[in-house]
Amino acid sequence: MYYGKIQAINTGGFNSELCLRNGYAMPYQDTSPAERNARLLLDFLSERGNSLSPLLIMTHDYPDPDALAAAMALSHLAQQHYNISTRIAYGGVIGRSENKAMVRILKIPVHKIRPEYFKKYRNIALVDTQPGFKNNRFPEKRRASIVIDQHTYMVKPSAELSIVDTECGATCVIVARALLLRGGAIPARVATALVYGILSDTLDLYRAHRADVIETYLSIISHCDLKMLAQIQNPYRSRSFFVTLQRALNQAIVYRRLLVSHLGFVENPDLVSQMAEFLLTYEKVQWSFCTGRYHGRLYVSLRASTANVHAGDILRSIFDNPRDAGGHAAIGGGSLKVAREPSEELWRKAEQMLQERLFRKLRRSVTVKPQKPFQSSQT
Ligand SMILES: [Mn+2]
Repeated sequence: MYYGKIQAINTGGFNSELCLRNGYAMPYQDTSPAERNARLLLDFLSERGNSLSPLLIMTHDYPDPDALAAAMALSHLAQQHYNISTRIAYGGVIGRSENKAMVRILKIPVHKIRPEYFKKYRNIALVDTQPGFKNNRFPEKRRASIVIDQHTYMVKPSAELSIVDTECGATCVIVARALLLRGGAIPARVATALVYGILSDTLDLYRAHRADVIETYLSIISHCDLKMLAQIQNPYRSRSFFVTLQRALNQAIVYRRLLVSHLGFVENPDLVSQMAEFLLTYEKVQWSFCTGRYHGRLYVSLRASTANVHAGDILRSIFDNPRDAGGHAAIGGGSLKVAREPSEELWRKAEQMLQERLFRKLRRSVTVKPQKPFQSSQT
């Protein structure tokens, strides 16, 4: 079976030999990356057991379905099988209608992070993000107990156990596999979260390249509640969504297969990535780039439909501080602080600066005749 190339599995200070000691049936080397990572996680949880309790499970800010699913599944695994009490916490807000529906329908016990959590919880797990990433509230001086992620890093994450698999499609695949390997009942709510997390991070498996990722998905879907899944995938949307959509279409300018849309002020930063994703489906473009203003920061999303690109790296390269952005192959996201209360001029400057740097990076000349494809006044 072909499992593809695995770019980075970092086992931190934890010894993978334990897998063998703990008597798993298959030799360590013969298993898939998902299986190996699942074993690492289970071994760590059983070694540390109750000493990890209470465990704070943190997602990145403005958590997406993958982060929520990974957190929920890790919380279930730790509580049910290792007697570790947990709390799931996130920064920012849960913005997308689908994500709100996911939390509500699956009753995911999430909490907005509070400073006192960092005193109360000696052990912290990060999922779908890493210490040092700018997209989470993890204190700089702390050492994490667990890091589970799929994003490429510039500095190796420091943690007792760190599992970074950049080819796993979705971070929650790693936790899903651990639940399957551990055995026992998987509650429908948890399985549904995992299925939705995998589907949304891999664009309905379009970006799931490894056989073990598909296998994990197929195993977990048999535990899932399809009706709840459908409800999450077809949520009601607020008025602000449609207002933003209208603005995104009006502002859209196409420069030879690159679509740019500056959304101005947005109600939540998730709208920026959502618009970038939707605009990318326009048949005449291969790239979409959106920005949105929110609480003194400019949020940016870059999406690509072409193969063999690294949108995350491209976005990093146009930021003054590369740590302000990140992502993976076809997805890049980030934000930069403009000012506490920026003037219109400052906002525009920031938008233009990023756009120009992106043009240079993608070799788009400003002299290309821009098109405004969706403006009704043009017809
Ligand atoms: Mn993810």
